[in-house]
Amino acid sequence: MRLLYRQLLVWLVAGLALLLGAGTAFAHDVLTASDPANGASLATGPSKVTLTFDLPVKEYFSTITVVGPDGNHFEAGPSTVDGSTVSAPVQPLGPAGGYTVGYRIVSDDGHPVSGLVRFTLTQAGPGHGVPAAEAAGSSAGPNAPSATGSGSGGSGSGSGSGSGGIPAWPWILGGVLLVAAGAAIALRLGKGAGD
Ligand SMILES: [Cu+2]
Repeated sequence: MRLLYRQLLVWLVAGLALLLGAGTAFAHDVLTASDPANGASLATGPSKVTLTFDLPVKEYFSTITVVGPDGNHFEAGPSTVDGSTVSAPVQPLGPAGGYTVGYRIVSDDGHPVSGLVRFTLTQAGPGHGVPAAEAAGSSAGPNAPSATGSGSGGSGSGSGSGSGGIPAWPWILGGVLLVAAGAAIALRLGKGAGD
């Protein structure tokens, strides 16, 4: 009996190790800071946007968009990667209001990560930006926010976002099942030993 318990313990530990291993091996980059900061209020627009992640960023396929309250784009060029930071130049901003920085980068582990950072421009700037339809060809991804319904025809540029990579969930599910099975057996054995 004691030997069986020991084996069970080994299985449980193995299951947990697998779970934790899967957690780290498949960790995606997480945004840890940005300039402008999320939720910031600015009187003048920034000349560039910088996003900082907890892990290095792959030097390909990263896009940053800056979309104004009128739906126009204000990013001024392609984004550049430097270690774990990604930045993109920004045109002079236009109308006062909410601006959304949309990003899509490739994690250290090869998986795509996308998200949004929002800031508010309190005083209108001299810029006008570029209509979404024109910006779409260059850098706007399928995740580009289009909150404002500026009837700009869409121009059918919604190419699939072929996100490659092996999903992590089968490994996590496997680990959970292993642990659950171990616990169930341990419980049954515990009952058996009781009488
Ligand atoms: Cu990943």
